[in-house]
Amino acid sequence: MNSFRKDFPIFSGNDVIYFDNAATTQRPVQVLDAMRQFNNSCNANPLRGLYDWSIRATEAYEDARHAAAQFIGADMDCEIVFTRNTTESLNLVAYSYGLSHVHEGDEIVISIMEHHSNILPWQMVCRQTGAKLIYMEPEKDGTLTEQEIRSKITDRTKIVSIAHVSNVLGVTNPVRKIADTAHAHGAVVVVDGAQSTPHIPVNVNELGADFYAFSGHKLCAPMGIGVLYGRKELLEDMPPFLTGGEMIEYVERQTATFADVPEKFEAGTVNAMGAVGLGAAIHYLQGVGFDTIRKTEEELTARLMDGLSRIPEITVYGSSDPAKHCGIVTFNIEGCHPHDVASVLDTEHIAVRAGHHCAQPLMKWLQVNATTRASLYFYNTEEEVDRFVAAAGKVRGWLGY
Ligand code: 7TS
Repeated sequence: MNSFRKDFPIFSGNDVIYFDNAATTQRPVQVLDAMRQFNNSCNANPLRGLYDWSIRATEAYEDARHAAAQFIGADMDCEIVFTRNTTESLNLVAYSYGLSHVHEGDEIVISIMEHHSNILPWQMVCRQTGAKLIYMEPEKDGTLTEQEIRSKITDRTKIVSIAHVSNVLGVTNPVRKIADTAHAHGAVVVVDGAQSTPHIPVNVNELGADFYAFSGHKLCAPMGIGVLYGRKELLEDMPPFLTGGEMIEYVERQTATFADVPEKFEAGTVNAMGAVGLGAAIHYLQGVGFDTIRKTEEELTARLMDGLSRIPEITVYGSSDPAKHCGIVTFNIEGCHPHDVASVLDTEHIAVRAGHHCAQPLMKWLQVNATTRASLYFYNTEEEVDRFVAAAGKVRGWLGY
């Protein structure tokens, strides 16, 4: 039995196989305890009060910022802006940096495998500025080649925004190569780390990321807390995204000056308990260790892909190498709609995602309307994989084929 499983209360007393970890992950007691501790000992509005509880709430909030900075190798804590999620982080960059730096005739480069959260903000910037949105396209196995990168990123490129790991194919993109090319042309690099941060060690400096976005809920923290990393000089140069309390220096009747980063980007009362949960989740994952996380996921993914490969009617998308999936296995069963597949698996207490996975341009590129996706995490087990593969082999029969 997986020794981490006992940390997750949701798994006790049922036989549910939770294979929808790319959508959101489960929370261990360590995270819940940290949030309860905050709530029961110092819940107050941080950054404002001059009394003990508020001072301790501020410390807890800033400790979480420090944990997040260390987690992704940021040089300074002030380079970490807390947001609600990856979507808000990417919108912040698009509205603030994008609208103030992109002009007519410029280009923004993304890839065809982006989540809608890393497409729509750039469509908005292009609509408002007259810039053009350019798509890099991978090989059939999901690999973005150097030739493709070099052919799409040019002197016209102002922003390159790329998923570190695809939420459908599970492939890890060559961010460093993309960043080097983008920087050589004077463009900034935004990385969508929603699917990488839960699975692989991240260092924004080694990657060459100017901005890096991720969500707490995909790495064992609560929903409603996310991170935007930005290089300090870029954040300092950007206008605020949201305005109001907490983000000001002085307010006059007609004008205002703004606080320093990161407060400039954290208008209103912050999600302090969520941040505390995120800090605890980061410490928890560091305790598990990314070597263990990767090894466990690779073994489970190999077992899963091997099992599915023995079912002739199943097509798995992306690389044939389980090590290149980050625990994400997207497939179709010939003749079966993914919604039917997911519903029939639910009757076996198996939770998977079916549909377009908020990546409709990628679905079109794959020439499918939808897929079924099993996504694993380090707390899943071989027994679950075996039960899943056995059920997947019976789906066509259950649906009357
Ligand atoms: N980027 C990627 C690569 C994602 O996978 C997701 C969420 C997001 C951005 C948005 O994250 P959020 O926390 O702001 O919602 N992906 C998924 C998924 O694959 N299934 O449900 C949510």
